[in-house]
Amino acid sequence: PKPVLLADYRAPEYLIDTVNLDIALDPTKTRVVSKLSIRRNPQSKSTAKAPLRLDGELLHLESISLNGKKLRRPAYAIDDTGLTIASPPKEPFTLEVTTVVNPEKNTALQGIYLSRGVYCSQCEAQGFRRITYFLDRPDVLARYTVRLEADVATAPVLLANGNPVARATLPGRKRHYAVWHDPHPKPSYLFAIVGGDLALLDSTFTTKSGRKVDLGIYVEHGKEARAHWAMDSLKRSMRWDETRFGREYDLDVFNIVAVSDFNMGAMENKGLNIFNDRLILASAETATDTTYESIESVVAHEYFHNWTGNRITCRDWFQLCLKEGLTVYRDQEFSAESRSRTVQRITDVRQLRALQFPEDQGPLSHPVRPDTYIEINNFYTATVYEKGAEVVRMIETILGREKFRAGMDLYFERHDGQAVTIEDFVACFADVSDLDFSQFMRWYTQSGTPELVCDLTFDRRKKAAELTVHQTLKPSHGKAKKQPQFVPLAIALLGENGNEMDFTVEEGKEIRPGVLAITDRTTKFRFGNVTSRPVPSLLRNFSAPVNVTIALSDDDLAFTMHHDSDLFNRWQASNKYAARSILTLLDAKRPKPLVASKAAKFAAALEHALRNPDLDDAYKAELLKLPSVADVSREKSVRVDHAAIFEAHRAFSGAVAEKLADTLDDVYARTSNGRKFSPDAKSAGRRALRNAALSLMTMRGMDEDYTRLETHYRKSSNMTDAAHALVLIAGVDAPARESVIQHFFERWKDDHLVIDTWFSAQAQSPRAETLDDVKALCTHPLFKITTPNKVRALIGAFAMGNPLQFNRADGAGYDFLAEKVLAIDALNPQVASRMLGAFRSYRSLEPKRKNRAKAALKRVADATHLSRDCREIVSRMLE
Ligand code: BAL
Ligand code: ZN
Repeated sequence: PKPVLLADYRAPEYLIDTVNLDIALDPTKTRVVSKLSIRRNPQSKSTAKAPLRLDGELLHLESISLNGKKLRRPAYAIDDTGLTIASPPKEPFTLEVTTVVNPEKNTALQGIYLSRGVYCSQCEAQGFRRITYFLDRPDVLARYTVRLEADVATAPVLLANGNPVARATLPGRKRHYAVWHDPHPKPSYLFAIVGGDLALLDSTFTTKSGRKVDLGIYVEHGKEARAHWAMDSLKRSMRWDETRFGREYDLDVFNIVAVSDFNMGAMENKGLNIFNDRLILASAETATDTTYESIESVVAHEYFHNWTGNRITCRDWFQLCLKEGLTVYRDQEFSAESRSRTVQRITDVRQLRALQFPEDQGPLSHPVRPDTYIEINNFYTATVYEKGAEVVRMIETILGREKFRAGMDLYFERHDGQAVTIEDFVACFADVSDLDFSQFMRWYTQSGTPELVCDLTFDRRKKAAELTVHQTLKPSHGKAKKQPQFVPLAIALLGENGNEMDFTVEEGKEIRPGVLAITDRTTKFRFGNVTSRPVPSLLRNFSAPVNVTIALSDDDLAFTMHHDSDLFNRWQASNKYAARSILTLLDAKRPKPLVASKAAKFAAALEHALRNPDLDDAYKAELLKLPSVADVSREKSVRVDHAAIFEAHRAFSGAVAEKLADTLDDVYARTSNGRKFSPDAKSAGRRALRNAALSLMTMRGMDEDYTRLETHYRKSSNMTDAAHALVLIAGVDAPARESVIQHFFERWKDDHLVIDTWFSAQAQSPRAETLDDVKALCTHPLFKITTPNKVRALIGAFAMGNPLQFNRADGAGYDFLAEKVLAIDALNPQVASRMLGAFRSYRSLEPKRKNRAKAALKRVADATHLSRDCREIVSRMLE
């Protein structure tokens, strides 16, 4: 297939003003009658007679008429990707098209499909063309009226976008219908319908201007009680968007539907969000604190899209970060204000480093705004989302909170109802600040993680320090030479007593107090009033998505862990200290004494923080979570041997646990349960700390540790504790391993969500038997290859959450994944191509593993029937 290029963007030749859809739901023959009012786009540059080309895939066309007159070939033509009308009228006209689709056979889960008996739809990015012929592109905004018809018995609930207009039962009382109208013009990717037998949790919300909104969350019968947290999160999100961004909701109803088969986490369809049920349903017994947090942030994210995505949408799919990066930034801010800002920042940065940095360092690297794609579904990436959010955050860092808000206000005012570009977005911030954002735009157009190599010198006599920052950007596919980016580098200098020094900037540019402007390949700064040797605190609060290196001793890192007033950087120092200690063990001639000395020093620094009464439990838990094997592997970045890293990691963590035994015992005892479960941040923080202590203690691998682990599981009164213990016990050869795994299965085998935890726990185990276990679990009656959550829980958890066993030296992990990708690809290309992403860092592996991974990728590439999704990913990897 030919790549689509940003440079080729042209405004549409035609516009569609109104869409009337009549959809008669049926499991195998859903009939869609679509009436479109179409006109030439006055803005279109082309003057020649333009044929009308509508997108359409996998549709059975029954009839087509124009202005009420039936069309016959050759007045129209259809092919695999659409319908063409060679000579449409010059004046506005109405096109009526009837098509039939088969929801039951729709395993790709794009368009209309059935999920456990519920009809639902997914249109982003290009699923609407699997429902009817259309100008399926985000810059065509239309008003929709939808009539949905279905069997009363199987689909008593009928939902679509917008507000409800009418509903009635048809003669014979077997079928009924509902009519919905959405007054807001929207692109087709935001279209949605649902029909099914669902239970409702309802509530209301009154907006700041007094508009009463009916809220509904539809879930499987019997699960209503598990939707309260999502409802609570929704109301808090609605209020937050009013206070923080002045954005009010704009329809009479807001509905959320939870379905079990969903390619993504959730979808922001106007007024009718459809969610993966994993991100709606929660109770103390069934959901972990992490799930509660995810529900809160994804409910918020989808709700926030109402303004950033729906009211103002993307001109084309290259601008995806316009809505995604901005909306992730907004949901991160919401979570930060709902919980601990520092812990939220740590969580977000962990996620960025774990998912986006490897993407940027490997063959899948692409700019936040890509300029070419073959399959747009492959670009719902950590780069577009998470790095996109960091870019928005940098704008806030550069402008400050108030100016940033002014820029956002201008954006909403100027572009409401439009489909726009990143340039339009950034122009709003330039206009409110009079700053020049032209260099900043490189964040959107250049891929790769900038490396800042820093050097700080101190002149005691002159009471001055000099900071030199060298910026490099590695070449990546298609871009050999990159231009230096504009980096806001937040900085402090810590004095002998640990306090921030009150230094002056005598050379170099400060954007705001404490934030330096890095603009060139080499940028120099001179600081005055530096009264003692400073310990630099760089990239505070992770002020830019870059890697910073500077020569700091272990003592400097310990000092930063004790004193930095930026708590993010204290955590950062601790993380760096642990990761680099593990890395030194890899090359050590006499590892044993080195382990002991490194672990003793690090443990002392950690203990100091753990005993600090001013730090809260959630933050201490982050300190206790040592960098994972995957984290350390990323630091190594070349000739990675996961087995060697795993061994060094285990030796170091075990030794740290040994040194901290008494402290960890104290922490574990102090945080013991017994209180009634509450999902609030403080209670979750206490559980996180207790479980982090348990993890570290287990690293010693002594009998008593395994006994404690089993007791933790058996006595757990909530899923957070139970799942944590299950994952740990599945990873070790503890005597109780089998019986705990069996117990969990018996307890939860009837709950399709909780059982995913059971699959994942086994798939992530570092034991040598894991691949065989995973292969066996693929034939388990509860595993279903057509359900994305199951694929992610088992195959995804193995390939992306088990660096040791996926990267087995014999290459069997790679072979397994390649085989599964091919099987999944025949059913659901989007999910298959996601799974292929597990190979994204294969080039940094040591040569033997690298060759085996490459051979597995070649087998995928050689398959005769490969989707466009997988073809694009595998080709980029093998380039
Ligand atoms: N728009 C796809 C799902 C999401 O990012 O909200
Ligand atoms: Zn989104």
